[in-house]
Formats: sequence, C-alpha cells, structure tokens
Amino acid sequence: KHKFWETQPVGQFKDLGNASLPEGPIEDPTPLSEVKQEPYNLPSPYEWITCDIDSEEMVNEVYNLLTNNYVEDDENMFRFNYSKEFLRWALNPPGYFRNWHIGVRVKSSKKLVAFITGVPARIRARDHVVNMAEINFLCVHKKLRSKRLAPVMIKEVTRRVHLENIWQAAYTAGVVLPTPISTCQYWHRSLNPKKLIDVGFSRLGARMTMSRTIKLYKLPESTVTPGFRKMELHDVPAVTRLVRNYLSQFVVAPDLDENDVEHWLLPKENVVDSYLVESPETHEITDFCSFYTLPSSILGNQNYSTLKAAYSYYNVTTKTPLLQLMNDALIVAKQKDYDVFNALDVMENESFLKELKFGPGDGKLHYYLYNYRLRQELKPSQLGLVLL
Ligand code: NHW
Ligand code: EN5
Repeated sequence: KHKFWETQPVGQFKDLGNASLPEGPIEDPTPLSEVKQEPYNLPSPYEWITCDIDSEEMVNEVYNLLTNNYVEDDENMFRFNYSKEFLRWALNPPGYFRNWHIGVRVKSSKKLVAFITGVPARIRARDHVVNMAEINFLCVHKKLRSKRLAPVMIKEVTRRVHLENIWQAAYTAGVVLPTPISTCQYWHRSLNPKKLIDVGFSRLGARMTMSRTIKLYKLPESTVTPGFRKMELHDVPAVTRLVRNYLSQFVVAPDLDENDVEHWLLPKENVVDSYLVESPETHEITDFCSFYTLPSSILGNQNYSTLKAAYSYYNVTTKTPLLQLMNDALIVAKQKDYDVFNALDVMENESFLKELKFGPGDGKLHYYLYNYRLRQELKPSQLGLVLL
C-alpha cells in the first residue's frame, strides 16, 4: 500500500500495539562520510535549487507556487494562502539552514514546480530533547501530481538534514501515513458568521436564522482581563520562563529558549499576534496567548476571495482562567477583522472549545515523527506542539 513509506524509518502499521519495540530512534545515525554527497536524481526535465527566501524574486515564486497548488479542504473550496512575510518568518528561525529550503524547477523554463522545507527545532519527547527538523510546505504543482516526485523531495530533504548531523524530524499532514503519533481535530469559532455562511465555510444551523446566528457569535467590544496587553521585546525572558514551564507537562513539545521565543512569539504584523497578562499589582507576567495568521483563498466565489483566519498557537495560564484568556483572544481577533478563529484539540484546548462556541471542522491533523518511535499513540491533550 505505502510503497515509499514502507521503506522509511517510521512507525509501521504492522507494528502498532507491539509493546516490545523500544521507545526512541528507529535507526542509528551513520557516519557523515556515509551520507550520500550528491543530490538524488530527478526526472531529466527538472533540477534542484536552494531557495533564498530573503530574495524578493524567490519568495514571490514560492508564494505563487503555494498560492495555486498547496493544501485544500476535502471539497476544494478553500486553499491555504500563506503570505510572503509569513513564509520568511516560518523559514528563517534561529539556526536555520538555507539549503533546507528546496525547490524543483523545469530546466528549460526555470519555472518552480515543487517545494519542500525543513527548519531546525529542539523537540522533547518525554524526557529526551532531540535535535530535529520540522518539515513543512511540501508541494508539487497540480500538473505534476502522482508521478512519485514527493518521495524524491522527501529523500532529498532527509539527505540535507542528515548532512547537518540531524536524524529525526517532526511533521503534520491532513492525510494518514505510517503512522501518526497523534490525531487531532480542527475546531472553528465563527467571528464573521455571515461571510462564513456566504462562502460555504459554515452552514446556517437547523432552526437558526441569520440574525440569531450573528447574535449567537457576538463578542464584547474590548477585552476584559486587567493587565491584558500586547507582548513586547522586553517580555521575552518572562514569556520564555512561563512557556517553558508550561510545555514541560506535555509528552511531545518544543524546547524553546529566549532566541526561539523572540522569533516565534514576539508579535509580527499579520503573521503572529501575542498577548500577555501583566499583573497590575506585582507586574508579574502571569498568562500568555498567541495566534498566527493564515488566510485561505476562497475558490470560485463571486463576492469574496479570501478568508482571514487566526490559528491558536501557544497559550499559557497561571492566574487567569484559560476560558477568559481565550475569550479575550477571540475579542482581539474580532477587532482585527479575522473571519474565523481556528484551534486544534491539543494541550488544554478542550477545556474552552465548546464553551467558547467553537465547532468541530471536517478536517483532522495527524502528527508524525521521522525516525523516532513512541510506545503508544498520544491523546491530543498530551501534545504541546503546534506546527505552522
Ligand atoms: S502536509 C501538506 C502537504 N502538501 C499538500 O497537501 C499540498 C497539495 N498536495 C501536493 O502538493 C505539511 C501533493 O499531493 C503532494 C504529494 C506533494 C503532497 N506527507 O509524488 P506522489 C507538510 O508539508 C506520499 C508525506 O506520487 P503527489 C509535511 C504518499 O503517501 N508523504 O504524490 C510534509 C505516497 O507514498 P506511499 C505524502 O500527490 C512531510 C507518495 O507521497 C504526503 O504527486 C513530508 C506519493 O507521491 C504528505 N503530505 O505529491 C515527510 N502526501 O508510500 C517528511 C502524499 O503512500 C519526513 N505522500 O506510496 C521527514 C523528512 C526529514 C527527515 C530528517 C531526518
Ligand atoms: C501542515 N502545517 O481541511 C498542515 N480544513 O476543519 C497541512 N474546514 O477548514 C494539513 N469542506 O469544517 C492541513 N467548516 C489539513 C487541513 C486542510 C484544510 C482543511 C478544515 C479543518 C476546514 C471548514 C470548511 C469546510 C468546507 C467544506 C469547516 C465548518 C465550520 C463550522 C463553524 C461553526 C461551528 C461548526 C463548524
């Protein structure tokens, strides 16, 4: 069934429930001198390129490939539309490797037709912190699908990751592959219900009118938590302590230092938004919430072309009830004109989803590790990791 994935060091379906297999790396590292030194062969019309995402011309090409060919929902009504600023942010974190940003071009026309990326991350699995690659943005042009190009892309990024002496990776996908460490559910909170219904993102409930629906999803004009404000650069040390301590409770989570927090969590306009609660009495930073901005193109609608979506990222509470903090996050997202606020059922998100009127979506997200086995599948609430 999985002619490619059966050959890879990943958990295999036949091994599910085999309690005798040990937790940890599936294969040992090989000496770097034994890692293939030349790129994998592509079909002859194509060539490899390393994408310099800081170049305006390259980021434009990548943006156009993804805008027209990246992930769609199961009914092909929406397609992810990562912005150029988002791509630059996602691909240039601390310690990134430019040659993990891999493109495939048609030799004759120079047209970019495929893409895959890795970025380095320290990911903790139980009490082991492992240097990994986070793999994302795998994309093959629609006209070149089902030609087994994806396995070559995956082998090439694996080779380039190995050359940096890194032997594990983390990735998520909407499709089932061998084998998920966990399967999460997408939830959606309507902020602009009229538009969501008009574009087919959601449907008018049974025995609901448009005006009752709009009233149901109404939110206060302004946030309610005293001391709630945008995160600033000087907050990085306090936020790092808060987030590190919080993430330590999950089975799989990133190991974030101050540089990572500055990159991933400091607000960046139209890319990532972060808020915290500074105690009005003690000036302690007690709570934190964040979301990233990922619009979707609306395919074939007369009136609208994009859906503005916020995705819940990392949220931490020590004093404010999580329900209240996330309600404030919804309020700022509404103020900033987002149409929908999305979240996965990871970490402690279950505790607010229903009460804050999120509804389950038709999409699932499967989490995977490459060359690392976990004894058993995790519940979404045991995951402390959000990939972009
Ligand atoms: S998930 C988003 C993936 N992208 C999209 O869905 C965009 C739209 N679709 C496409 O562009 C986030 C194509 O359909 C793609 C497949 C390119 C997806 N992950 O070329 P063939 C990520 O980016 C397997 C992994 O003929 P295609 C995470 C499939 O099971 N494998 O198909 C990426 C089959 O193998 P099998 C996937 O439709 C993580 C083979 O590809 C996959 O023309 C990557 C068929 O290839 C997916 N999303 O192109 C892994 N979709 O064994 C990283 C299909 O079943 C691993 N396949 O026969 C770690 C690497 C680093 C290790 C470092 C130590
Ligand atoms: C790698 N980083 O299917 C990610 N989205 O539910 C790659 N559905 O938006 C993998 N089909 O349910 C990504 N509306 C995998 C996800 C791919 C995209 C995807 C789903 C997630 C989605 C929407 C629209 C469905 C349109 C028809 C959906 C219902 C919302 C409703 C709001 C009111 C309360 C009930 C739910």
